[in-house]
Order: sequence, then C-alpha cells, then structure tokens
Amino acid sequence: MFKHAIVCVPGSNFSDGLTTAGLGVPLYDQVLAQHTQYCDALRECGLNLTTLEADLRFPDSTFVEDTAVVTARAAILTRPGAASRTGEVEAICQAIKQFFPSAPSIVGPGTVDGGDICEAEDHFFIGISQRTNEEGARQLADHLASFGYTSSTIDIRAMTSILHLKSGIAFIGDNTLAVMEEMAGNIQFRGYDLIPVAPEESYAANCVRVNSRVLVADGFPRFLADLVARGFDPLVLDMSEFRKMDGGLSCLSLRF
Ligand code: CIR
Repeated sequence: MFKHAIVCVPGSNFSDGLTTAGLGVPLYDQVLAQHTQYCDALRECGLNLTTLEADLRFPDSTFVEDTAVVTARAAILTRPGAASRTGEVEAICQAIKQFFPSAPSIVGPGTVDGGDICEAEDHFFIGISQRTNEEGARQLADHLASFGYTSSTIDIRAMTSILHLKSGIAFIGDNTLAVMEEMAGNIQFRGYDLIPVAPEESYAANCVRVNSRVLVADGFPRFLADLVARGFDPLVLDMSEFRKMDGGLSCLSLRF
C-alpha cells in the first residue's frame, strides 16, 4: 500500500520543456486543471500529498518521477540524463530526505531517469535509454541490492517510439505487466501475466497501480476494457497536455 506521494505544480513555462511528441503546445490552464485532477485522483486512492511549488528554472520539474527511485525500503536520488533537468534533484532531495534521511545518490558519469525504473515487487527492471546509461544502471543496481532488491536491465535505445522504459511497460500488481506489443516478447517478462497494449494505444501502457485502483490515460478503450476484464479498477484521467511534453501518468508523482 502507498501512503504518500510527492508532486510538483507545473510552472507557467511548462511548454519550454523537452519534447519530441509533435502534438502541439500545451495549454497552461488545461495543464493546471489536469494536474489538479491527477492530485485529486491520488487523494482518492488514499495518498497524502507533498506538493512542491512550481520551479520556473526547470520547465520539466512537474515530472518528479525522474528525479528519484522510491521504494518501500529506501529512496535513491537520481541524476537525470537531460542536462536541463539535473538541477531538479535538489528540490526533490529536500522532500525525499524528510521521509528517507539517508537516501543515496547516483553520481556522474552515471545518469538515471526514474521513468526508466520499473518496480515489480522485489525486482526492478532498469531501462537503458537515451537518459539512463549503463554506469547509472550499475550504480542503481548496487544500491537496490544493498536494500535487498534484485534488478535486471532492458535496453530500449533502439526503440525510438518511447522515451523511458515505463513509457512502454507498467507493473500493476497481481503479477501483471501492461506492456506495449513491441516489447511483449521480452524473455524477462516470462512468468508474468501480460496485458499487451496495441500499437495504436501504446501511450496507455504507462498506467499506474495506486492501492486498489489503476490510473489510466483517457482515450484507450481496448486497454481499458482489458483491465476491467481482468478485474482491475481503473481511474481514468485526461493526460492530453502532459502527453504533448512526452509525459505520462507515472512521471507526475513519486509514490511510496
Ligand atoms: C522530458 O523529456 O524529460 C520531459 N519532457 C518528460 C519526462 C517524462 N517522464 C517520464 O515519463 N518519467
């Protein structure tokens, strides 16, 4: 069960952040409205929120997931792979250390974006991506091992359609992985119950189990029906404005 989440209000210069989506410029009033709905959804799932102020130095700072890996036993501060985002960790560090006073950090030349880290019970899949490098993955694996977790890497550098590993997979509890079809054959996913996500719905693979609910992006009826058919309880959220900046449901919070 999660009890807490850390979120950060999107700044008025949110649209100056990094993006490859080509879906147009986010509308700031809708960004704020969707963020409010997201925070309300987390509260509805029973979480207490720590809400950080908007930080105009870092337009991508609402995507807090990339700055830390938080588990039930420990937190690890990351070193995001995009130069414009490395400074975001400082603000998160203050918030994280209230809950995890001795959180270690990824150090250079290692880089890790939290969006590349998929926790499946006591095992972590670590995506090697344009943001997370092998040295960062090695450091993270060592930290996770010191807290009693296992890990393995999945190289997504050849997959140009996704930014992070969790753009393509989500562990949603009950031994189940939502996974975009392109990755569904990965040998590391054997033994899990897979919900394949069709190419035209691949954005929906970034869903998030929060206690009894699964947060799901609006607009993906096949995936939604598959979740319901397997007994999950979806909570649907409009993510249109965050998607324009390559963001998804998981990246808007750190949950623990
Ligand atoms: C970036 O490119 O870093 C942001 N515009 C989007 C980050 C999304 N984060 C995530 O999926 N974990």
